[in-house]
Amino acid sequence: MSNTATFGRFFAFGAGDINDDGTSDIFIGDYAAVGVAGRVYIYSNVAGSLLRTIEAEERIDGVGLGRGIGDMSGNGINDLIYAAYTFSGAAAGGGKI
Ligand SMILES: [Ca+2]
Repeated sequence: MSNTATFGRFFAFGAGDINDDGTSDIFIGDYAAVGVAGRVYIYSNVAGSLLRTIEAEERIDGVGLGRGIGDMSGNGINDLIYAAYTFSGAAAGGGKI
């Protein structure tokens, strides 16, 4: 688990059923983990166990804003959307999803 002050501060949402056990799981963003790279955590809503982490691509991405969005692609698997709000690949601090 993250020990930064921003773990779940603003970004804790339903993630949809990520592990296909029939219950919705929990999305927690920590936009200042690993310096300010950020990290996303997905926890089981049943066992409380960590199911998955999503790491930033760059060291100042600010990854962590996001949530489950259901099955947007229609393939039977729930999808997530998350942002790197300080990503600067296209424009300084422009962010990306
Ligand atoms: Ca689940």
